[in-house]
Amino acid sequence: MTDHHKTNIMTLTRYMLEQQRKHPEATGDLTIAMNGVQVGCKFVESCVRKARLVNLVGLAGNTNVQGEDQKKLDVLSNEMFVNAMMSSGKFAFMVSEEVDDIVVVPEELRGKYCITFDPLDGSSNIDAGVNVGTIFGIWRLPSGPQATVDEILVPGSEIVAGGYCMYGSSCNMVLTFGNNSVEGFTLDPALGEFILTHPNIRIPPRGKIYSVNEGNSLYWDDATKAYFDSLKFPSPESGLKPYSARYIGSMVADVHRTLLYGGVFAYPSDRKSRSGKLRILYESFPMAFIIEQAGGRAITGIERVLDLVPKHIHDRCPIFLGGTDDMADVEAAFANNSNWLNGTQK
Ligand code: AFP
Repeated sequence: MTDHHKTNIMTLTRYMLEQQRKHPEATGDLTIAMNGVQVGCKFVESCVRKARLVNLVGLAGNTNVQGEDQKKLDVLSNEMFVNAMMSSGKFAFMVSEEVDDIVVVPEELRGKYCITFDPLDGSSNIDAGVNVGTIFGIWRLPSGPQATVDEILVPGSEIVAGGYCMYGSSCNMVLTFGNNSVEGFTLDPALGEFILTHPNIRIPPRGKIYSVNEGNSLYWDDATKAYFDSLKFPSPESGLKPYSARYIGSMVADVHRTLLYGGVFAYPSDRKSRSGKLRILYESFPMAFIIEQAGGRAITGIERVLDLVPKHIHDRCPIFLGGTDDMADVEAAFANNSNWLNGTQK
C-alpha cells in the first residue's frame, strides 16, 4: 500500500498556492515573488555546498558599505538575488546588505513590493564551514509600482513576510506571513523542492540557552551586564538553573536554535557600537517578525523592535529576542538599571 505521507508532500509552492486560495482578494503576486526568493536560496545553497571544490571561498577584493571585505560568495549571492527578484516583476525596490544604495527596478519590471535582504549572512565564518544563511523581508508599497523610495523607511510592523534560509547540515527555510504562523521547510536535494517539515513552529516561553558575543561585555551597559549575570548566577528565589552559552556568530544559525529550543539571542548596544551591529531592515525586522509570530518577542531592551522606524536603509539597532518569559527578564533588567545605552544609527 502506498504511504500517503510520502506521496502527498507539501512543497513551498503548494503551500503558497493554498495560502493564496484562502485569500480570494489575493492577486498571486506574493506567490510569484516568493518563487523568486526560492530560486535565489536554492542558488546560494548550491554555491555554498560546492564553494570549496570550485574555489569560491575567499575574498572578492571589494569592500561593502559597512567597510567589510566581501567574499566571492557574497558577491555571487547578491547578484543572483537581485536578478531573481528583478525578473519576477513583483518588486519596485530592493535593499541589499551588499549594495550601498536602494536598487530601483526598471519601470517595465516593477511590481508593488519591496524586498530587503542579506543574501549571505555570517559569511565571515564561511571558510570554517560554519552555517550561513539568507535573511529577507517583504513589504507592500502603499503606492504600488509608482512608489517613491521614502515608502521603504516605515515601521517594522508593516512587514508582510519575513524569512530566512539556513545553509547548514540541511537547507532550511523558515517563513512567516503573519497570522501567528511560522512554518519550516527543508530542501529535498533530490527533488529540488522545499518540503514542509516543521509546521507551526512555537518558541518556548523560557529556554536554557543564552547566545551573545560575550567578548563585548567590557563595553556593555549596566542593564545588559545585570541581565546576563542573572542567567549565569541566578538568584535562589528565581528557582532557575544557570543557562548554557551557545554563540555561533552567524545570526541565522543562532536565531534558528533559539526559535526551536528557546532562550535568548542578543546583539546589544555597547560603548563601541551604540546601536549594536545588526541591520534593521534586513536582519532585525525579519527576525523580529518571525519570533513574534512564533509567540516570542524581540526588543531593543526598552522598546519593541518592530516599532522602530529606520532613518537610513543600512541603520542598525540593538536586539534581544526569545520567548516571552526570557524577554520579560530582559525588560526587568532595563527597568531596574538606569544605566543603559540605546540607539539606532548608521
Ligand atoms: P558577517 O556576515 O560579517 O559574518 O556578520 C554576521 C553578523 O552580521 C550576524 O550574522 C551575527 O549575529 C553577527 O554579525 C556576529 O557579530 P560578532 O562577530 O561581532 O559577534
